[in-house]
Amino acid sequence: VAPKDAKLAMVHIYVAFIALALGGTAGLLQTLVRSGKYELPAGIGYYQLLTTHGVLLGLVLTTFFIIGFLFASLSKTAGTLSDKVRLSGWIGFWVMTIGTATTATTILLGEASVLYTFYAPLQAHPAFYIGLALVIVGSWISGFAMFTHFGKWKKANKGAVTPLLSYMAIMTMILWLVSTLGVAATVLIQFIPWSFGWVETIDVLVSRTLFWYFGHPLVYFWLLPAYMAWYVVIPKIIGGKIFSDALARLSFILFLLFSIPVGFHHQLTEPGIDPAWKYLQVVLTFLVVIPSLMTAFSMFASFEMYGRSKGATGLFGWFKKLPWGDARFFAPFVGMLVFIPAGAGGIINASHQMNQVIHNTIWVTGHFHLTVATTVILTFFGISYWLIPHLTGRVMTKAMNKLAIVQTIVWTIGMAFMSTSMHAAGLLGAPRRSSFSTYGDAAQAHEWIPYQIAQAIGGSILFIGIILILIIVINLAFFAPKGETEFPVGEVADEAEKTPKLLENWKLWVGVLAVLILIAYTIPFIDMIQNAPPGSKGFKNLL
Ligand code: HAS
Repeated sequence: VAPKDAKLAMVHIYVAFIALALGGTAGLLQTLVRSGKYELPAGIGYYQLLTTHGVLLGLVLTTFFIIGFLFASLSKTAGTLSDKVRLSGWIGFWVMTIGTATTATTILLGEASVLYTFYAPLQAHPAFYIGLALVIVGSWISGFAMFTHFGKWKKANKGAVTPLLSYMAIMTMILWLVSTLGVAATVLIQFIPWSFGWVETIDVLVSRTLFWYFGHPLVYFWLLPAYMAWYVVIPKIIGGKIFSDALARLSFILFLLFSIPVGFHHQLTEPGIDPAWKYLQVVLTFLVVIPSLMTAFSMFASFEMYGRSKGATGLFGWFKKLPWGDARFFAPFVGMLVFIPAGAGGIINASHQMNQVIHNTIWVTGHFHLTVATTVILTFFGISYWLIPHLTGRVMTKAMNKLAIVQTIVWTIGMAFMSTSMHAAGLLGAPRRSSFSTYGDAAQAHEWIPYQIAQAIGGSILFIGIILILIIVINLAFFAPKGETEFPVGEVADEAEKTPKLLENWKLWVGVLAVLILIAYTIPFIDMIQNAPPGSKGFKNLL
């Protein structure tokens, strides 16, 4: 990555890790409060803290890290960014940063304790929504900069197959752009006018639907950069090859198609949406599981091919040949392993009947701490172990590599405590999004307390994990010895089939996506607007 592009990628990564430090501290305090053994000082509210945690980690850390990583990937595989594109990247970065600062200030002042999902009728200060809108607009500026860069590459390389990492970066950005249309609509058309008092009411169902139109693909926007590293980087790190270029591209296309028209699976208990449409979106949710199963297959294949090329025999002999001492491999690998139970939990959530058992319980919090806070984040840590030194012109020392292995283990133990007890307490009916309470000494609430204490133990161990990763990141960015670190990009296995041209037909896939979205959402939206209950005409007023 050229030095000027490296700077642009690095500033995004700095913001991401600052968000991790602050959001992680909020997380530790939350688990302590929920254990019933600790009270927040200085009049800080529980929901103020929870909003800080969710916004900083779920929205800020992820978006900044991903955009930094995508810029670096494009610069590496589709050529150095032009001055214009880089300038747009910087403008995007500053707009996002100003937006983040605005939103964070309202939360810290206690004016926006509305959680990261900011569901109506909870209302925040208008600056909270304006800040969020700026984050989205900033990300669009960066997204369009990436498209421009890619367009130039295409022109200069007519007919050539796009480098896999660039292809994946552009797919991820298309997914982000299409999905953020929903959240931008609800923020601009509904929340901002309502929070300023220009309209008296807000249509809660429409706002939640627009949020989840965005909220579900959001989780794949987090996942896809991790898959970029799994498909392209990990094979190179282990010394092997990519199992199949075509399969990797197909899985990204399937994510693009099926991750957006599935938001209703977050609204299965919600009145006002016809069950037939919920059913359709549940079916589509099960389709979006397929590309993850394809990914699991492909990863196993890459590992096995490599192991056998090193002389491994027997069914699982290849397992021993993997580079267990290399943190760049170890952290993402643990992430993959955790994704097996995490994904199984997702399938439970998506099953309409079982969703009735777990919805709005702390089981869901357990689910997303396994998916995003373990699978995705451990992969992002694994990426940082080579990307940061690559961008800063340094090398990771053996001592730091060892610390990174310890960090992965600490994180996994902390999350095992925290997430397992969240899942268990959820099955016993413990609600998510709540502070400590025995609900008038209810016997059932007493059953949850041991699990809440286990969550606090897990949260404290995770906090040690945060301190460790921050030590490593600061070392890699500022103190590690100068030198050259490789940006690992894998090659496709010789025996893999040729990549079909059809997978490069962007117009076709975006067109199919548009049709699927229209099928899944048009009639439900018309229903919602026509049958809006009295008192929720905010949206109609504006139409
Ligand atoms: Fe989810 C709620 C369904 C995946 C994140 N999810 C959430 C929320 C978040 C979230 C943040 O249908 C809460 C939102 C809120 O605040 O309310 N989720 C799914 C399904 C999947 C899924 C079907 N979720 C994710 C991912 C996330 C994420 C990924 C973040 C990154 N989720 C739901 C539903 C809800 C939900 C409902 C709403 C619940 C409610 O009622 O509120 C699927 O995509 C999962 C598919 C994954 C697999 C696993 C494949 C395994 C792989 C690893 C292979 C391992 C290897 C190593 C190679 C089927 C790829 C092996 C080596 C060895 C040696 C063994």
